[in-house]
This record gives sequence, structure tokens and C-alpha cells, in this order.
Amino acid sequence: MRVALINPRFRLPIDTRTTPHLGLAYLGAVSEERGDEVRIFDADVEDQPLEEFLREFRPHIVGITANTPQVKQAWRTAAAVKRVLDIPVVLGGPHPSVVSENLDFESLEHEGVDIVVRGEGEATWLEVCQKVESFLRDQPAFSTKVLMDPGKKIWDDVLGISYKTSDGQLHRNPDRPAIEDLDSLPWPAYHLFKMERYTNLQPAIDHVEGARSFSILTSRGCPYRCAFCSQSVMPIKWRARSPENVLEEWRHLVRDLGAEEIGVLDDSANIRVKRLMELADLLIANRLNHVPWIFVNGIRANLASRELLAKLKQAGLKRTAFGVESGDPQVLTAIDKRIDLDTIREAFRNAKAVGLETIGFFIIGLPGDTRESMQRTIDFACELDPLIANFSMMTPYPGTRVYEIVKRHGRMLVEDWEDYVFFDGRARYELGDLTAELQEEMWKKAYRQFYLRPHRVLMTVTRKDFWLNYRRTFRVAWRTIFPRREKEELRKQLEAQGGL
Ligand code: B12
Repeated sequence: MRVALINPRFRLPIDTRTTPHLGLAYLGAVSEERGDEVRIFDADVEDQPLEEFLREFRPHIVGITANTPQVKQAWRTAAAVKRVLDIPVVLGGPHPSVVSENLDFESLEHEGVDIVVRGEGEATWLEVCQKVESFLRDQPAFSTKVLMDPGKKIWDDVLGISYKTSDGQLHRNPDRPAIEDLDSLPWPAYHLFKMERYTNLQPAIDHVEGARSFSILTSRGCPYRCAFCSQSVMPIKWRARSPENVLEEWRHLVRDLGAEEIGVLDDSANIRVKRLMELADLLIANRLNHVPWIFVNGIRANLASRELLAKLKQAGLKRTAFGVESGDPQVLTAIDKRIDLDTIREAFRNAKAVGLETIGFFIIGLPGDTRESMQRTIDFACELDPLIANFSMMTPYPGTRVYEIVKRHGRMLVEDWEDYVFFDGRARYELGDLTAELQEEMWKKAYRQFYLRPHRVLMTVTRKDFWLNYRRTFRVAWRTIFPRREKEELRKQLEAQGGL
């Protein structure tokens, strides 16, 4: 069967960093394992018009991914597919997986979307493809109308999907259990991407823009439930690959694909410290520690002992992020972060002591925040003094506890899913005394106070990677200062290209 997977175009207004979509890379891999001919159309880097791609490849099924700011583009893409071909269109990803807000149904109500795959997708996607394939075998004159005919009951028993029958009725099947044995999954199919068109995940310090950069997932899920975090895809159950299994993929990335930088994308990689120690030992023993790698998404500060970090450093870890979120103990408790300030201090001390570079993620405008508590966050960032401090505007994603709080007691300021991005310094909601004006003022203050300290200015301009990447640095700074103008330009660009 011919299978097309699409990442709808969504360039962020302030950061045009593009990396291959790991979710689609996994889906592509399981499809190939099934014997399908797979193509991935990543609209962020593609220059061929979508319609032309579809006419040329003539897929039997299309899968489209969607996070929240991407979802409207995903709907437009679904409609465009249907204009060219009568084939089933499946949507998946973090946005349509939010059942508590009926966002699976929201997508199905859009023309062109037949099925929504909720949550972790590999097993469900395989089953959907099998159903379509056997239907194709029986019905050479394919019609989606017949495939989705309620009388045929094709989809009744597929776990983890919501779907629309051809009489317009919407259905939601029970969830699919989490994939228990992550070692059974194939490696992400990077060969399906035009790798040369992507930027590196993070400029890995001494690298020039464009280093061959790959991502890896060594575990899935997170046992914590922070109030702000969008966790619609991966179940609460934390599962890990065995160190040996990760090693094999790591070796493949370095030896076969020539990785110059690896980004570990796990939500919480260090939940089981022993496993990470074992992985580090394997990377060292197999001489794979010369390629720098980064914990992109943050590790738990309460499980970041000096011993662990020293071992990881020896295994090639160059930089690690920590989700600090707030410098105010009460706010930390309110968002259920389950950590205290001293533990965070200790983690940063440990990381720096063993020579790791650090990233601190901070959030401005958490529920319960006041001018004073946000100032404490900024001061705490300065005290921790990571290499990179990232201040996000609290953006309440549907399905999160903050979203519930704001819906009940506050006022949402964004209505358009496309505006659910959080680096452009605009407040997304108001709650009591936490006004938009105050959040925006404190966000600007955060960047100014942190980066304009004399030793930071000196440090920035004396770093090699600053000069190697200075074009990008200025571009990002410009976009941060003028997000609206940038966004308008991107909209125009998009319209000029037919919107897709
Ligand atoms: C790496 C990452 C990024 C990277 C790269 C993204 C990329 N190209 O993949 C960068 C830094 C660019 C990024 C940017 C953003 N990100 Co991000 N990111 C992640 C992170 C940490 C890992 C993503 C990943 O690879 N997951 C592993 C793969 C295997 O999972 P997956 O992609 O979700 O795919 C699985 C399922 O979703 C499903 N599936 C997905 N698509 C489809 C399609 C079909 C047809 C089917 C059947 C199934 C299916 O099956 C897949 C396999 O199991 C996640 C956190 C997380 N735990 O996922 C956040 C996350 C996805 N990001 C998030 C957000 C908010 C953003 C930004 C909007 C942030 C911002 N700047 O404002 C931007 C949007 C960028 C864009 N262009 O759309 C949110 C999304 C929440 C939401 N409701 O949409 C997440 C969940 C973080 C969080 N917990 O809040 N991100």
C-alpha cells in the first residue's frame, strides 16, 4: 500500500528551527515494516506543492500530524487531500488526542478528516492501515464513503480511534493501552526525510548552523502531572527502552547516519537512574561518547545527582535542560511540580561542577503568580545562571489543569489555535490580578534582567558559537522584539503559496 504522512506547514513566528518530526518518523518506520511504500511530506521544508505530490505519489491513505498551533493547517491539508483523491485521511498528534475537550470530534467535524488516532500512534496506525488494505483487496473500486459506511462496522473494534461514519455520526472507541515493550519498535525512519533541509535541534555549541542532528527517545511518558504541561499523547505510565536497545540505535545514528549532534527528547529521561548509568557505560565502552548530545526537554532536578551527571558527561552529554518553571515555592506547589528550590539549586550546582552546560526553562504568568512571585522567578534564574534561560509565557493548552482553571475562573485571550505558541511575549490569559499587561511587562523584564547583566553580555560575545551563529541569534532577537510583524509576513508568504 502507498502511505503518505504529512507534517502540515507551521513556521513559528520567532524561531524557524525545523527538525524531522519524530512521531512521523516512527509511523513511517512501522508502515515500512509492514511492507508499505512510504513518503513523508514535511510542508515546513518541502518546495513541491502538496497537490502535485499527491497526484504523483497517489497514496492509498494519508496520515497528518497536528499539535495545537498546527491543527488548523492540518484541517486545510485534509480538505486539500480530498480535493485531489478519494482516500481515507487520518489525523493524530497532541491536539486531536485531547478527549476531555472533545478535540477528536472537533477535528472530525472538519471536512476531509475521517479518523482521529488518539495518543501514542504506532499500534493504532498499523491496525488502521491493515483495515484499509484488506478493504482495498475486497473492493477494487475504492470509495471512502463505503469504507466509512456505518453498516460495514469496519472500525468498531479498533482501539484508540475516533471516527466519522458516512452518515455524519461521530464515534469514539476506547483508548488503546500504552505500548509496553518499547524495544519492539523499529528505529525512526530518517531516510524518509530530506535531512539536508533541516537545521540542528540546538546549535550544539561549537557547531555551525546545520550540523547533522538527530533526535532519539529513550523513554516515553512522565509519571508527574504538572498543571501546565500538555500530556495528551503519552500515557502517565513511564516506560523505558533497555540500554542495549538504545545503544544500537545510537550506534546507527553515529556510524550509519553520521550524526554530529543528538538530542534526547524524553519527557523525563532520568526517572530510573540505574538505567541511565548503564546507558552511559555502554556509550563509553562502545566509543560513542565523542558525539555531543543534549537533554533537550529537561530532566528531573530531584534525580540529578553529581555522580549521575558526571557519568553522563563522560558519555558525551554536553548540555542539559531543567524545567525550573518558577522561583516561588508556593507557585511551584500550586502547579504540582513536586520539587523545591534547594533541590533545583543542587541540580544546577552538580551540572556545572561536572562541566555541563545548562538550560533553565522558566514560565512567566503561572496561575497564582504575582508581580513579586514573577520577580522571584527572574531572580532565581539569575542566581542559577544557566547558559540559556528560556522564559515562556504561560500558554494554557487544552486538556491541562491550567486550562481548566482559566476556563472556570479567568479569561482566555487567545481564541485561535494558531496562536497557541509561547515564545512571543504575548499574554494568553488573565486570572484575577494577573493581568496581561503585568505578564508582558515581567516577560520583557525577565529577558532584559537576565541577559543584560554585564557578565552575561561579555560571556555571550566571547563565545565561539555566538559568532558562528550570529545571523540566527540576531534573527531570533528581531523576531522576539517584533513577533506580530514577523507573523504577518509569514501569513502573507503562506497565502502566496496557496495556503499549504
Ligand atoms: C521535540 C519537541 C519539539 C521540537 C520539534 C518538534 C518536531 N518537529 O517534532 C520543537 C522544539 C521544534 C518543538 C516546537 C514546538 N512544540 Co514541541 N515538543 C517536542 C517534544 C519534547 C517531543 C516531541 C516528540 O518527538 N515526541 C515523540 C513522538 C514519538 O511523539 P509524537 O510526535 O507526539 O507522535 C506520536 C503521537 O502523537 C502520534 N501521532 C502524531 N502524529 C500522528 C499522525 C498520525 C496520522 C497518527 C496516526 C498518529 C500520530 O503517534 C506518534 C507515535 O507514537 C514534545 C513533548 C512530547 N512528549 O511529545 C513537545 C510538544 C509536542 N510540543 C509542544 C508545543 C506546545 C510546541 C510549540 C507550540 C512550542 C512553542 N514554541 O510555542 C512548538 C510548535 C512547533 C511546530 N512547528 O509545530 C507541546 C504540544 C501540545 C499541544 N497540545 O499541541 C508538547 C506536547 C510539549 C508539552 N508537553 O506541552 N517541539
